[in-house]
Amino acid sequence: MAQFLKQGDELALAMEKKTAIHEELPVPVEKTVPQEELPIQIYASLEPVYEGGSQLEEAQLRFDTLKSKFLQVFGHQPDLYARSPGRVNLIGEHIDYEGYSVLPMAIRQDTIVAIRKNKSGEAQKLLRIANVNDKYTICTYPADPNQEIDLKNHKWGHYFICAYKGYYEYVKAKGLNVEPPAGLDILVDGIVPTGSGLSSSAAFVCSSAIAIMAAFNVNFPKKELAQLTCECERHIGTQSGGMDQAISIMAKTGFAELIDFNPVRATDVQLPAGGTFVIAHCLAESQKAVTAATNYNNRVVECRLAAILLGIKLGMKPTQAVSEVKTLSDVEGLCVAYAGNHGSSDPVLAVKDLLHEKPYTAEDIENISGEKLSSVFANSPTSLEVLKAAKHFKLHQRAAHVYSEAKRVYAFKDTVSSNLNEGDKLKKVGELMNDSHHSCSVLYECSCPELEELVEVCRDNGALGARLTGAGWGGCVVALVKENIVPQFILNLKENFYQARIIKGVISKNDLGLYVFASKPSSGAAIIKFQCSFGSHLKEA
Ligand code: NG1
Repeated sequence: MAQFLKQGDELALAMEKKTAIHEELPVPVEKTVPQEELPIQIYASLEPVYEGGSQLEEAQLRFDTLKSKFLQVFGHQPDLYARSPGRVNLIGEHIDYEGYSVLPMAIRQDTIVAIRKNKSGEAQKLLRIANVNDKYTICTYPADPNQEIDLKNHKWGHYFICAYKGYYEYVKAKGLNVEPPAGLDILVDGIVPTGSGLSSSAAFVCSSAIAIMAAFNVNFPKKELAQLTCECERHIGTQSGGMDQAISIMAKTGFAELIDFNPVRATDVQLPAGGTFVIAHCLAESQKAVTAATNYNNRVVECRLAAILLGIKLGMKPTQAVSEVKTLSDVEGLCVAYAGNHGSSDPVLAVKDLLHEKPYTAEDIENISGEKLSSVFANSPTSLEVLKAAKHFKLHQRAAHVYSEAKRVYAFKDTVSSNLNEGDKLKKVGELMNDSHHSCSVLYECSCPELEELVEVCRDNGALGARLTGAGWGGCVVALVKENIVPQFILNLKENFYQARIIKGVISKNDLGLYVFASKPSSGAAIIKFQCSFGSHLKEA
């Protein structure tokens, strides 16, 4: 214990001195220091990360392939590997960017990045990013942290550049004394299905940022990395809230996590026994980065506008509301006070009374706020894109979703830690998931016909609750199913949802396991640095 406290002290000292925490620091493993204060764990073998059984075997194969392909593509071996998982959000959708807590868990599917630093020859000027999947051709960028990302010309390698830029912005902002940029060779292996609402983008950005950090012999506390990687991903043009990066970095095997923001914090949540979460893809791809102006970023802008109007209607001066109110959580206190004066504690009451259901035009909002929307969002090019694309703004509906969803997250957390018997807990949690889906679908309008059909099929086949997960507009459903019916439930989904799509050739029968699977809470990000020659190290304990 004494040694552990010393480790904590060293960590604090390093942060105070504004120096990067070098990996030579012993990595604390006990629980006393909150996990968000700890650096990313470094392992010399795969067992602690991938546990055992078929998961470990699959991981061993992937690392073998990464190693041999790295040699084949770049002519040398990687220095190290970083991995970060995808996630499924159990409840709390589209509220992270409004400052509210969410409740996701990591899934076993992850992205692994193999990396090597080049300090000589032509290679020292380049970032060469290859993929084990031939669908993603090699991308080459200059080794320049100040480069602009060409958002109009979307390339898969851009996600690595987000991490690269974000790392350097972070170390610069912190005044850390780190090595100057060098060339990097990178090989990526991602198995989180893309466009599925399972955070393949965050798994890629987080594993990239951690690989870059480790290649330069640096390690940061997880809460700083969660913040850094959230900012990294904004370089791709989405105004991300931070849930995906936080869970990918801070996840723990066996637990979902309640993630709080400002500051980022993770609290372990033990899920009720007897229930399993089944993830099923509706087969419509959710292209979040490409559709940002009309979908994801549109909702972020609508929430800000709803918050400004609520602030004004609840007594703030328009100029003050425009300059100070950023999220709905900023005016929650005012809404609750309003509700209190009307015999309630629910902020949704203020939304119902003060924002009309009819969509607002830009002019309606400008008349109330006294400021042009183009000036309110003058500093945010991605928000200006939203304004260009939007016909109107559904402020009542978006605010009602956010406040009610934020409450459901705590109701979920309270239910699973209550004294109810496990059966009643599962039932209540299932109801909360159904309510969340209804709100996402009707108020937030982030569903799509395929998601609606799949949610119905899940419920008709015995799910206690089913909802879209992630940003929506395609991607996956998460269904809570009694453990003893999981195999039959998956067979029923196959018959009632996937079979018609297999016949139409949308997916191949052999790939079904990629689109529907049961998931347990898995481990978070890790650095893997093998110490002996390849092949034997994989089997080390
Ligand atoms: P997906 O599309 O599932 O990665 C996105 C955001 C989250 C959160 C959810 C909606 C990114 C990287 N992720 O998740 O922060 O806002 O939508 O709850 O933008």
